[in-house]
Amino acid sequence: MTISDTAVASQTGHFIDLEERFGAHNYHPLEVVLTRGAGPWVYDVDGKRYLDCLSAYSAVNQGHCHPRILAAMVEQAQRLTLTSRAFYNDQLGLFYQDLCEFSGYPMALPMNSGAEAVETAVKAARKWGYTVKGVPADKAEIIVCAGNFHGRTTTIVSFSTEPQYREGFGPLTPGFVVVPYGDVAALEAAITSNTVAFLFEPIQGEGGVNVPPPGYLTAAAELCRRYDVLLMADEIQTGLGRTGRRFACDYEDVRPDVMILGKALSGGFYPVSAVLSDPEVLGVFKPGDHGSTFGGNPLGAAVARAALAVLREEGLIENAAVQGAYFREQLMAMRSRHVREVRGKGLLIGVDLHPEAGGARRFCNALAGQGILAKDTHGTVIRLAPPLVVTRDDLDWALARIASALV
Ligand code: IF1
Repeated sequence: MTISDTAVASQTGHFIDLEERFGAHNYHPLEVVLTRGAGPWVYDVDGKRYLDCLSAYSAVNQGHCHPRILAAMVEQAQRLTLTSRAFYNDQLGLFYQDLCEFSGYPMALPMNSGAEAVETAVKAARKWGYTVKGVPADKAEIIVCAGNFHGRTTTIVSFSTEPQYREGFGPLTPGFVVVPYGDVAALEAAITSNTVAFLFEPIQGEGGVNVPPPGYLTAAAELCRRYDVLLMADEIQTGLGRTGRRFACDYEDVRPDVMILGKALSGGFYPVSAVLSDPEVLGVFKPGDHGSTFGGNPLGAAVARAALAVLREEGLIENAAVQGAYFREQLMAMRSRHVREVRGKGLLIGVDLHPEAGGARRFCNALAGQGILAKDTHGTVIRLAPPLVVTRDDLDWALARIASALV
C-alpha cells in the first residue's frame, strides 16, 4: 500500500511504514497514527485531535483511558495478574457478583475475546441440546442470520454470509442454518427437532447497522419458547449501554436464554468477555469440559468490575440514549443529498449513503481530515459510534464538520 506524501512528511509515515513492513496486512487502516486518548478524544503523533466515532468498535464506551478503570488496573496489576483457573482468586467471584447483578442472570462463564464467548455459547447450546433437549449426537443445528458478524474463528466464519470472511478458510464447520435477518416466518420455517439455538445480534453492526422490524426480538423469543430452542443474543457490540439501554434486548423487554458480552465489558483496557445464562444451560459444562488460560483472571476481573461501575455510576447508558437521539435527529435534519437513511439506536448510528455517493470510505477519509474518526461498513454506511461519555457540545462540534463533509 503506498503511503501518501503528507503522511510520509510527518511522524505518521514512520509508524505506518513500520506496520506495513513488519505486520501482516489483514487491515487497511486510515492514515492516522494515534498516540493518546482521553474521553471521546484521541490524538495522533503529529498532535492532531480527533473525536473518536468508532470507540474501537464499541469497546471504549466508557471513553479512552478512563481514570477509574486505569486505577483499578494498576492496583490489581501490582498485586496479582494471572493464576490460571487451577486455583481460585479474590477478584473473579466479585466480578461474577457484579456482572450477575448488572445483567440479572444467575450464572456467568468468563472468556477473553468476543469470538471466544460466542464459541463458548455455541458449545453450551450444542451440549445442552444433546444432554437436556435430547437431540441425537452430532445433529445439533444453530440458526443464524444473513449479514451476521460474530467473530473470526473458523467455526464462526463457517456461518458468515460475507464471502471474504469465509472463503479460503475451509473445511467449514457444519451445523448452522442461515435465515434472512428480521424475518420471523423464515426463522420459524428453519426450526427442526434438532435446532438447539437461534444466535442473533439485536442490531447488526458490521452488517451495516441493521435494525430489525419492531417486535422481531419478541417474536423470536416466543418461537424459541414454543420450540424449546435457546435464544442467544450476541450483545458484544450492542450491549453495555451502546444503544441507550443496558442491553439492546431491553428495548423489547426480551431476556435471551443466553447473553454474550465483550468489548466494553473491560472499557477497552483488557480483553474480557462473558457468557451469561441459567444453570440449566451453563450447568452442562463439567470440570475440564471447557476453559482458557486467561479466562477469569484477576486482572481482567478487576478491570471489568471498574468498567461496569463506571457505566452504572456515571449515567453513561442514559447519556447514550439522550445524546444518541439528538445526534440521529440532527443527522437526519441535514437532508444531505448523499444520505439515503440514518438508522440505529442510542449511540450506534449508521449513515447509509446513496450508491452514487461513491462509497462511505471516501467520506471517512474526509471526516478524518476534519478531525472525526469514523469507519465505513458494508460499502455505503458510515458508522458513527462515539464513546458514551460524549457531550452535546462534542456532538455539535462534530455535526458542523459532518455537514460540511456531506454537503
Ligand atoms: C475485526 C467487525 C465490528 C462483534 C460482534 C462478536 C465479535 C465482534 C457483534 C467478536 C467483533 C469487531 C472485530 C473486528 C472489527 C469489529 C467489527 F467489523 F468486524 F464486524 F465491531 F462490527 N460479535 N467486532 O462486533 O469479538 O473476537 O473481536 O473480540 O475482526 O475486524 P472479538
